[in-house]
Amino acid sequence: MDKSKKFYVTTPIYYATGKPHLGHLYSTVLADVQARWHKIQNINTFFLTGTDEFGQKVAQAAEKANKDTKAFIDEFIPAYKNLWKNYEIDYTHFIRTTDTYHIKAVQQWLSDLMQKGDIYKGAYEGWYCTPCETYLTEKDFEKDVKNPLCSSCERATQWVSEECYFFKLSEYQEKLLQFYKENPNFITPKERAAEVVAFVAGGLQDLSISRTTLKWGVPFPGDEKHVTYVWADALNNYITGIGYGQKSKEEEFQKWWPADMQILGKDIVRFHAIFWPAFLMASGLALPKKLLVHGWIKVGDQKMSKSRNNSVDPQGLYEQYGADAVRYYLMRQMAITQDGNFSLDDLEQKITSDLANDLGNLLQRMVMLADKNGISEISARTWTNQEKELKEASDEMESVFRKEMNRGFCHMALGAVWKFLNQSNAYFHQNEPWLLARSDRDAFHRVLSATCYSLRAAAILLWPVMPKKMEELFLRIGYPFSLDVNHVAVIGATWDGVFTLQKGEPLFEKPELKNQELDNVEESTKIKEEKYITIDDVIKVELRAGTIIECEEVAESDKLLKMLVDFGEQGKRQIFAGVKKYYSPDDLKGQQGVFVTNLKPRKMLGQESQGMMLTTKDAEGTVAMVRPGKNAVNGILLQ
Ligand code: ME8
Repeated sequence: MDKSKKFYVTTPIYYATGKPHLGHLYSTVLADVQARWHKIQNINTFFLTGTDEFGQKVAQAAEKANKDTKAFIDEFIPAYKNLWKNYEIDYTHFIRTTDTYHIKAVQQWLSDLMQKGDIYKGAYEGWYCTPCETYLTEKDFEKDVKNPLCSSCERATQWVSEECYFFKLSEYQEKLLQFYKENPNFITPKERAAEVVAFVAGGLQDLSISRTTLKWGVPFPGDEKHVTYVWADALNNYITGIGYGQKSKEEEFQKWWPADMQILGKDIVRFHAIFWPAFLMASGLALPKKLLVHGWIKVGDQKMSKSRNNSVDPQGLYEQYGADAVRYYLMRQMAITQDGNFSLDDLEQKITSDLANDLGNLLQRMVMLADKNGISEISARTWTNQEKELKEASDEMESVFRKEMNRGFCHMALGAVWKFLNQSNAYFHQNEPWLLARSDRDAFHRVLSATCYSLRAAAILLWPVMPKKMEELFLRIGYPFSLDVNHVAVIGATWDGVFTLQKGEPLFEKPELKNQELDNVEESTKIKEEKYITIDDVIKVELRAGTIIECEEVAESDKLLKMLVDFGEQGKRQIFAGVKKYYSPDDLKGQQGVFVTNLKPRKMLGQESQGMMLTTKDAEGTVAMVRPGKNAVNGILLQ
């Protein structure tokens, strides 16, 4: 372990008002990838994540559910922890803001700042946004508006008038501006930095940091009528989670603070780039080295969120596609600088093209070819210019990857790996090793060997993103992997090792086409003169008439509609069909169609499809449902 270096990374702590959705997973995978990127270089790493459990938003959600607040929150913690486990999120510590050590440390922090004069008592009157847990400032709305909407989430605000404690934020305006100037990469990407600087330059008001109308919060030290404003409590998790405020953990805290990278979505950039540094300045603590601010995952044109009820369940994706494929998709598809749309079609396409074809196939073809020719051990050969070029490309990949990962641009780093994988595939195919196996054994060995080096280099860099799959790849080429060496340094070393190959299943499974229902129908309706089937084949297929009694869009898919179909005495079934482009749910409700009812049920987005709707496709590609004859009884068998 390189003791001279350390890396401390954090995620936002998520409101414990529901199960985690794909947006939460995205931030958390970003942090996990960063942590692993440092671990694989043998750098000592601390990764903090957790839940935000105080404040009006949480209290209101519990009240709505008619539950005791703490009991309500406790129910969601396993959902977070299990999901993180499934997705190989290897955090060091999971903080809950209701943990006693955190509450005590926040109270100590408040007392210290009161003593220093950075916190004072006053009165607050103004608009408050509960979903964002934030007070509107004068700049946030037009003066003559009666009940302004929140400038961030555009939802209604409430008028609040109460005695409260203030933090002297206004005193930090110049210091903050100076800090941003001296540390131009503090807020990454730059677009986000510009917004923050403009906001601070426009003037800062003191910040109300306590509430009297709310009970669910950290009690204010010395004045228990007040509870702490949730952001003043929550932001401090980044220091209390590594020992701040605990005597026995002072050394630990000194070791890890300041954070090297704090990951967050653009919705909470002001809190992290303005309040948080000001709080730290007031406490005399160093500021984090980098805030990595990412965009939103959207469904259609809207931000995915619990309150909009459009969130994608990451557990379903995990069950259907596996953790590594989803991790890869999120890291590759979402550019850190932009919002990105989530679509199942894209996800499936990326798994097929990037993972199964470019990466998995190269490994599979190489190993199978070696096996077919009785080779399991491959040692280094004398390289020709071609291999030397490939090695140079590998070094180039490593250097671009390093630069991009260190600034937090994971999608660009992955782009560099795929550029190299394309070069490696081209090298393999151009050399036609299947011919060399017969004509030139030495050259055959050389191509296999260079391909092993290429795969190893790519897999080392991909391990932070797809740890399980890459460990499988290491096994298949016989590369010993453990976290006590700097593997990234191995990439640039001379190519002089021995690889031991092992046969196995393809590394990535190609997802069945989501539109399998349609495709199956297309296939079966194509007249294939050369392939007749017998009557036995025909009667195997159970076709029944059924009425669609419920139908809704599947938000995460461009193609699927989810239907509930009534088959009379045969019961009701949930069936997915890829007809979203051609029908709205209302078009289909009440319609009678023809369905295959003995097709093996299959999972779609974690839910079962229990049949298949028959459709036709005309010359223009327009799809239409097949209908049974007039007045068919639901459930009747078509023969
Ligand atoms: O704001 N796309 O918690 P939160 C991408 N407790 N990321 C998303 C997302 C989306 N559609 N939706 C959520 C809070 N996120 C506070 C934070 S920190 C001291 C306190 C991610 O549950 C993103 O990181 O609303 C965003 O900043 C965070 O979840 C907000 O989670």
